Amino acid sequence: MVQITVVKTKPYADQKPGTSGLRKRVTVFQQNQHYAENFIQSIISVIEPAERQAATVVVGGDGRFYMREAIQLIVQIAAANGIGHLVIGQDGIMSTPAVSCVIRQKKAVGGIILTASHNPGGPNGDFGIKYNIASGGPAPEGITNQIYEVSKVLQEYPICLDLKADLSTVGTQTFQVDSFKPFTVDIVDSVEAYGEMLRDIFDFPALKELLSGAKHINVRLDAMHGVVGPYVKKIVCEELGSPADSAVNCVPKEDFGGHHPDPNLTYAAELVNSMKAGEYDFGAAFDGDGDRNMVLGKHGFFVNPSDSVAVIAANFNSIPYFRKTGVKGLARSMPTSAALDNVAKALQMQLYETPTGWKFFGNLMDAGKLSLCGEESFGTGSDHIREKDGLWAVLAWLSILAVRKQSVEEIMKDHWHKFGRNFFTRYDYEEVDSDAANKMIADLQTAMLDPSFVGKKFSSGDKTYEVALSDNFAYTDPVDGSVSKNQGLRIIFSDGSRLIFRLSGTGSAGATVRLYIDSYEKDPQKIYQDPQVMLAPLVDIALKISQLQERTGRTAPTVIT
Ligand code: G16
Repeated sequence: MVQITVVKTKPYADQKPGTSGLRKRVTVFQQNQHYAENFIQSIISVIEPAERQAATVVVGGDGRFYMREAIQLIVQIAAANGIGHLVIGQDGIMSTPAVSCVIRQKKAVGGIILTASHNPGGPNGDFGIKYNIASGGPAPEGITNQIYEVSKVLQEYPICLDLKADLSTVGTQTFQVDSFKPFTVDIVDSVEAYGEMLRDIFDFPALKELLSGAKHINVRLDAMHGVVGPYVKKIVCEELGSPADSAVNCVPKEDFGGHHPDPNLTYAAELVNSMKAGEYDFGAAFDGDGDRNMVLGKHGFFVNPSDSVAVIAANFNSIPYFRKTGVKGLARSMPTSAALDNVAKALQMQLYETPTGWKFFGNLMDAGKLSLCGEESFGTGSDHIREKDGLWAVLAWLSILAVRKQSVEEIMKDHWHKFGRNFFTRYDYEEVDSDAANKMIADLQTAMLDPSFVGKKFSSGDKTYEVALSDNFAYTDPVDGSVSKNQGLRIIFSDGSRLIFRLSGTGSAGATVRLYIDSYEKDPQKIYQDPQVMLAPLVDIALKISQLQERTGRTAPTVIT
């Protein structure tokens, strides 16, 4: 019989979940007494006490430093709260999309994901805890607000200090906890259920032919020492026959090998360089928890994530799942370029524009209004689960290559010819002084919301743009009517070009200022230009309007996408 101890604690004021869970430095979790325990208790508190004994909760993480300790705390606190059943990935490992899949498959009440996504790991890196609900998706704001409210007043939590689960062996462990029904912990193979799901979505024999048949293409997949490595090895190499050396950095590491596990042109430079010589026809990288992806063509031809979802939408017939279910609607986050809108218009599909954060897609999917969506932040996915899904996106692209028998570059250029091109760039200014960033945004908002701002003209070089609309984006959920305000400052010019300013909700230190620029071009003579050249006048205007450089002291962004 395992005893329950009630531990006295004091609330923390800084446990408000951000865009996707609570993300802080590992040292914050380690050095502040009961910090992780408090947040875990706050999450469990939102599960109705009457439901707990019959409840299943899925637990998994991206393998980063401190994950194992956090999982043991979840086991001990869940048991003491009367949760009946936990399903945990072997060794604690489970990608974010796989957790979403398993929550749905097991009809769990939710899941707890231990990840700080693409943020660096290790003792000096970041850690994160995130709650997903029964649909498999990230908890919506109504629930994250409840978690935050509990965290602000928490005085004590129950815990089974003597309970320890063996995370390494697949199978069921049962514990008798005080007066509760037996508490069971199932350790499951992390890849199995997810692999099974993908087999139902894609044409595996066709993908096998593409990757290992007589006329196979050469691919290079970089797991960046994140959680997706075992999934890529098992599904793409072992099952679809891609050579073992086509997948690299596949062993999850606590510190991601000292790198940023972020699939973009800056942090996935190793993949970009390895593609340059032209040895590989297709390349992809994933982030720490396996929900983000970056797609490259031969010689490192870059597919912008905003374009990626548009191409998948335009070619949805290449994917058996969509042939079966049809495409009920499309969606993108507000800062994502409007490339998807052009496809939606041409195919006469409904297009939804949501705030940043995958959680906003969930209601639309649950209501049968949305099948395929994406974000500029390297997230692409569909209603097969309720998270973005890196490996799914890669198999979607490979399915298109298999059907069209063209290169990534040919497919992309053909798309621009047909739909026009949305030039897009994002400038990130990381770890900026928070006060300076907040003040810059506040002052910009004041200037932008002044009625005289609309109609103003801004010039750079020989280009002049006239403001048609400026606001702080607000979203009313079409399903439950909930309103999310202050989701990003937008300036929309009369030609449709957009400047967007936001503070990131996923950083762990200081503020990250994001500047997004989107501009549409349909002149076939201009669609192949370098986005940085095409967008230079708009960048210049954005920096002038916001006085970003003067206000933050930053003369250049940390990352340009
Ligand atoms: C999370 C969310 C995404 C969001 C991204 C960036 O991704 O799930 O929906 O687009 O953060 O958010 P922000 O601009 O606020 O930093 P991930 O991969 O970090 O979980």
